[in-house]
Amino acid sequence: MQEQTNYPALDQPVDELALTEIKGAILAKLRLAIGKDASMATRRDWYKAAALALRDRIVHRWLTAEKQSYDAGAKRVYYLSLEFLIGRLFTDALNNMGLLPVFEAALGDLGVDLADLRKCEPDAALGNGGLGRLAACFMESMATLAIPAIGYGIRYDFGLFRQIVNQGWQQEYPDEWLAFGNPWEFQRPEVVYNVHFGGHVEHADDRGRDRATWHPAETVEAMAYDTPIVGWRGQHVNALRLWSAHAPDPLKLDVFNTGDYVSANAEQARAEAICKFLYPNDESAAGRELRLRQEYFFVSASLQDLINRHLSADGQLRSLAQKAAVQLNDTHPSLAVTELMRILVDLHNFRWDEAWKLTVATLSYTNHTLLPEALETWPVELFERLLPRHLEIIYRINVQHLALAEERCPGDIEYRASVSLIDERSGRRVRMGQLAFVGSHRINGVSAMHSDLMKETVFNDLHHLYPQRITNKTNGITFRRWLMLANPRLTALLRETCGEAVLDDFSQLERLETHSSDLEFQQRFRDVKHHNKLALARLIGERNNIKVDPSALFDVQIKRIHEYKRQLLNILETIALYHAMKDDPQANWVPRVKIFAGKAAASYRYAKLIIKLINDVAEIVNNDASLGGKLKVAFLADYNVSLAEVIIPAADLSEQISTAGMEASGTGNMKLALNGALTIGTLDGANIEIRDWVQPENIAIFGMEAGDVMVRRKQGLDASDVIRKSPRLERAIRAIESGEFSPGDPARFASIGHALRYLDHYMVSADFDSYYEAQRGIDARWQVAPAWTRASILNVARMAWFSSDRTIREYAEDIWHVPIHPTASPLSGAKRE
Ligand code: GL9
Repeated sequence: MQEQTNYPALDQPVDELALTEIKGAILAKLRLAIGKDASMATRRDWYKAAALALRDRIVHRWLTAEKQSYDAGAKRVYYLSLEFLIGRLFTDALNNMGLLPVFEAALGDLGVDLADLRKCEPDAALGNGGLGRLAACFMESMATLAIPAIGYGIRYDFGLFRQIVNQGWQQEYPDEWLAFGNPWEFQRPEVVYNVHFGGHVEHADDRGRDRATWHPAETVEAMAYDTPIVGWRGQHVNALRLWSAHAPDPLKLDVFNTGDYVSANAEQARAEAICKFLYPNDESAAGRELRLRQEYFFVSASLQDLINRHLSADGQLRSLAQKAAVQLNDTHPSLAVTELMRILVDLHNFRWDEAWKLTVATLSYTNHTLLPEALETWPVELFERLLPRHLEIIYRINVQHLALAEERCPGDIEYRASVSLIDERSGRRVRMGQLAFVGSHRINGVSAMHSDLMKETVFNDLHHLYPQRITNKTNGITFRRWLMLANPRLTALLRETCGEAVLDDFSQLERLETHSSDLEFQQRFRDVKHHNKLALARLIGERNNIKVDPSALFDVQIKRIHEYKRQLLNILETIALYHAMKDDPQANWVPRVKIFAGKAAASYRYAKLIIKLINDVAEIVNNDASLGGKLKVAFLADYNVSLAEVIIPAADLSEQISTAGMEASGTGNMKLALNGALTIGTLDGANIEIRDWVQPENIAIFGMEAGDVMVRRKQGLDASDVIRKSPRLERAIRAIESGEFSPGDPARFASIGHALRYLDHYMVSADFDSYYEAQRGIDARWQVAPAWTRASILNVARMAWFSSDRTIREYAEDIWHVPIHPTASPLSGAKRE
């Protein structure tokens, strides 16, 4: 256990001196940085002034941490990710700095409400979903564990699109998150790297066979913007460095003077397109040239930057792997393999083999999905045009790699074709997953099951060739954001019950166990949940104009809309329940609110149709007076981190119902369980490990397992057999086919009906009965409040292991080989056998 005495209690009375100092600092920022007087300041002005006052305090810690780690010659982690789904930073940073109470008091004295100010900050939504949010949680945990680290990504002008639901249909609008400036970032106009594209490659004989000179045709400048990321207790601060793209020659004055203003800016527009927006794809490769340009742009700038840092500290590159661990977050930064080789061989005269050893020792790669459509590949011609030297390097890597394959399985042409970096089947394409695999010393999956499936499926042949490389690192979430900030009332109860130490050592949550059956404690626990549900009910009323009963069961499915995540299964069950209620209105139905939120990729038409179906069902169900309000359906628009922070603490039931074998991990499942929701789910991703920790009696598992899914898929996808055996399912499908929910357009959902019957790829029909039964089991449990509450408490008590501090500790020990600062290392549950 850790010594806590050096830390002040979080809610000790605010010190008068500190209060005066903070008030002065905020007022000074308002005048000197914002240029306004208190009497004319808007709420946003106050927010910015407060954020800047806070940032000043963070910067001191940041610079100290930087200096200390450089002085110590510490190894550094570089986390390369095209996505960082950060959300808001204001209260996050305040909380970690321990300054929340004093800022709240200071602002209060100045006549402004901190809770109000908080809402002025736009979400930084530089990510699509779980993958990007994981990167954000990891940044916070690395800072908490005092690991010197830099996150590298792109500073998109527009983050993930804003979703509007208009008459039930999703519409996308640009997310102008930078419109009012961004108080957290430091622009670094002096940190600029040139990134090249196109042109040709020259091989001069006298420079050796492997070396070459690239004569690029185009140059784009990458400029750095740094955002400090504070760890818990403010002991350590790391930077998130995001790159913005610019043209070296932004304005052609001669052209401008001829009056052709558009052409004069053309180069700038072309360069800036690279950081214009985040690709809104969810687990399907974007496959567009601009995307490849984005990938190379951020990889090249980041590697130049980290090599500069290394050289200025160490003077030579041979020690790179001892001083730098580069983590590739998915295949998006796979070009790091070739770019690092190019830098070492072409620019620093390394011999090929030496360069290769160094590259593999430095890089590691996280895979986030097994869906084949998500494994990026690029046409060889595109590569040749955009990155000719990199293509050569890929071919050269492939030669030695295929030689190894030949050695392992002599004469096996199919084996060689399967591990090759070039896919020769559908036009020639470069396989980015294979490239990242071959160029990394460790490849990790994100849950135990996912890592096992990686070995058995997508990377089976590569695993055979490099058997020591695949390892598992089950995802985690930062408890500071997803418990302390999102659920302050539960946090207060936990501190009182488990002791203050719980804030630094999550394994203390175990202490809840002994209170789980205590009726008085249960009541307090329920009061907290009820309070959170009131807030969500209010929000649903305001946004959707739907009145929900806060004592009803809040059943929540919040995540990207995707067929494999099976929002369709959930809404089908809703329809069946609706039918059952109408058939027997006098029965003792458990009042339920079905809450959905999530975005569909703009080009994913079927997912958008599912959103429409949910909204159409909501329209009918919510207005059916015969149900007496016992069933409500709400689709909350524009799901983002901030909305999740309101929904999650209010959830009773967490829907984790993906087709088994398809959700790599999930992290929403962890957030919801940590906040006391029971999970209804399949044996998929991290659900399996959640079941192991909370124990099977505290989670509702249903449906086919991954093995069953594979078998059924081989047998064929026609679901007529299961539908014939399930009148309830037949009726629900018929309802959507016949226009029961779309009377004005009865054919609207014909494609969904057809898929459910004959193309049940995601096993929605096949799993329906099992899911329906599991839901009725949930109803039965809900009716016994003490048993439900006990299970809910035990979920909270047993989730410590899912802290991202634990995950990062594992990366640090097994992959990065960096030490963790001993005094900044919250323990969070030992691994259960
Ligand atoms: C994902 C997986 O689908 C999730 O199961 C996993 O929890 C996260 C983080 O490891 O990664 N992979 C992926 O491409 N996305 C994931 O959420 N998609 C998005 O981020 C949109």
